[in-house]
Amino acid sequence: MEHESSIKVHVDKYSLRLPNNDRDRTFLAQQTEEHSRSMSGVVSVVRHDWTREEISTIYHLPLYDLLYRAATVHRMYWNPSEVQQCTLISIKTGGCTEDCSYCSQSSRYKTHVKPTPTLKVQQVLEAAQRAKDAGSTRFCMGAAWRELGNKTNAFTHILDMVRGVNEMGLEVCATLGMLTLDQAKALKEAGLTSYNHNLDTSPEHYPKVITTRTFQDRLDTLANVREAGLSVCCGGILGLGEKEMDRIGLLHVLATLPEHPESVPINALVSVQGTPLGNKKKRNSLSSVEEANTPSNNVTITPCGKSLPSEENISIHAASRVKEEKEGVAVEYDGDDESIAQVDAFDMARMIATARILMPRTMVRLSAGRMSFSHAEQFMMFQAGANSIFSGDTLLTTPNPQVDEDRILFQKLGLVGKPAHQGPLIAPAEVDGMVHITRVVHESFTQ
Ligand code: SAM
Ligand code: DTB
Ligand code: SF4
Repeated sequence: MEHESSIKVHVDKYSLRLPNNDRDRTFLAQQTEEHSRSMSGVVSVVRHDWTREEISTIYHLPLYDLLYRAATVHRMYWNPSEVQQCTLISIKTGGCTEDCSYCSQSSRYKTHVKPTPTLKVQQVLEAAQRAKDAGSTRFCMGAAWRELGNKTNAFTHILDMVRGVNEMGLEVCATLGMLTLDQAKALKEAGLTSYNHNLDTSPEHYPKVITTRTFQDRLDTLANVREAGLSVCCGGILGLGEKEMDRIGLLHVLATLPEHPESVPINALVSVQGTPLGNKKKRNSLSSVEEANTPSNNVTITPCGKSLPSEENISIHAASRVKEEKEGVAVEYDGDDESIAQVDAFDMARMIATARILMPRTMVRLSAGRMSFSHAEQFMMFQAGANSIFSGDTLLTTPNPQVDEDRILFQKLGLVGKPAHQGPLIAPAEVDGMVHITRVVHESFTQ
């Protein structure tokens, strides 16, 4: 028989944490028979059977309802003041054979990126130490490869990098393209915490963005990563010309995996000149375009996406918006295929909030694209349930806010860094409202 007793758990605020791996968390939740958590009228259950319709309903809630629900779920599983800082390093840049239409590193496009040889182990370890000194607790190494394949020599060095970074007490993440099961096991053995492999968008939209590999190829690597016992980092990008249903479709795939990814990065496209997506004209955000172009609304929408002189080849869309407003450029949106919808802070907040509600024990990472968002906009994304950012003045090949600017942001918002290897809270108690954990009580207990 299902649940009957509602147990009020009141422990030291934020002291007890679940394991940092979803399989272990689920096991523990089953042992302790946790069924649901509730707080301030919001109930949260870790589920893997979400339907697209349910997800669409959540995604389309009025924004204040969506944010209230997401922020409350966030508080039930995480300390909302903790935001993890992660640092990226590109250990092998450019010259990639794939045709991902957003990527600066594909050899098929002429971009600002110059292919460079793989970094030395020592260079990477020094960068990891600097990242740790600056407050990062996770270090992610990226390589511009379709797959690790038979790059035996490079793999040996990567395993050394993983060992070294792990010894510093940092969480270690890598993103090296497709992996076999044996490669995933070797990375796990060396001390890798997590493997990043993004699905980017819905299965339907995927072939419009990348043709050199399939959505299923991505799922196969994710299965290898999981089987090797690594934690999974998998998310997507907004701004690939997708519709809202594609955003919902991506979340549906993630939230119905047998184990939720422990980490879901939500990126806003960093528009890079020379790439197919970077070359497209930008128009107003998807949601506002859909709204604005209803028959009752006669709205003029401005195109964005020009490169800025100060950023050379990177078009930073918030800045270009300002520039266009100043220049008074305005055209009517005609719904053509030559332009793609700009991502705004509301799109990001909706995506983050929906991910937070669907996958409450997951780290939701506000990832690429922060150069486009003001402090107030990023605050809304933390409210929506994001609990990680990339820290450091470059992502892989594009700019990111300066560390000092993020320090100011953290001070303004009262945020603190999140320690490494800490999972979600077992049972937080709020100052002004406790989390109720409803447990499943078996038939035998009630007789
Ligand atoms: N080559 C590996 C792969 O594709 O899995 C690892 C590196 S790749 C650059 C890592 C991820 O960064 C991609 O999967 C994509 O989601 C994200 N990314 C790449 N370029 C981006 C851009 N211009 N804007 C936003 N996200 C981007
Ligand atoms: C992820 O989802 N975003 C990061 C990380 N995982 C590897 C990469 C963002 C790359 C942004 C474009 C660039 O700097 O080249
Ligand atoms: Fe290559 Fe990864 Fe860029 Fe695609 S996203 S072109 S696989 S580096």
